[in-house]
Amino acid sequence: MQLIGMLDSPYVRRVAISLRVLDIPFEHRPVSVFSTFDQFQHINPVVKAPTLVTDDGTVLMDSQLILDYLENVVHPGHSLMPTAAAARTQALRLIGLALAGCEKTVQIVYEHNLRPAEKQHAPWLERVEGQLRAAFTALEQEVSRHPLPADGSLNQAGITLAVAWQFNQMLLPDVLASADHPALQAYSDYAEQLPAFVATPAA
Ligand SMILES: N[C@@H](CCC(=O)N[C@@H](CS)C(=O)NCC(=O)O)C(=O)O
Repeated sequence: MQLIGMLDSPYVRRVAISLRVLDIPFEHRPVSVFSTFDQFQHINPVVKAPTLVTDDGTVLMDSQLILDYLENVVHPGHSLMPTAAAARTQALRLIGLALAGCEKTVQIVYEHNLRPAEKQHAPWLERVEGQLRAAFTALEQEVSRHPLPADGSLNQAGITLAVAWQFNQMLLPDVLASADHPALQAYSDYAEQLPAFVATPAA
């Protein structure tokens, strides 16, 4: 199976790290949705990263759906999600907040990088920045109230929030201060030195 997309995408990176933690062999093809758009289009005409090409040639997209496929079709019985109701609900909340943080970071970056300066719409950017702050503020509160284990283990909530925080800090270092998000920064520092993260560098 092939994972298509650059690791500077948090969505590609969360899937790649999950593949490693689940110990599923895969080929990574770092094709860009921007600099190699045509090449990407040949693989997936929708040009969405991540794309997963399964061993029978089916083209899947969207990180959450790809993770569903990996855990339920490729490797049934192995999941990075908790099964107990309360723990699973909490993991879903953390993942939702982290993915919202990724989406709002991407929207701000696209607005700055893809739209000509004279066409940028300040009220839209303010709205998105407010949503970005809300997502990471809530994530910080959740992680400081219910710390994730930092004992060498990783689950999907931990992978996704660590990837999301690193992505935000890499692309928008001046918007959210790490000093205001100590629990996220501490978990990110922990996760980034684990072998699955080290083997999957964002930059
Ligand atoms: N919800 C999707 C978001 C994926 C996404 O937006 N990926 C970006 C790269 S970070 C992309 O494909 N951008 C190209 C485009 O949307 O045209 C997921 O979880 O995979």
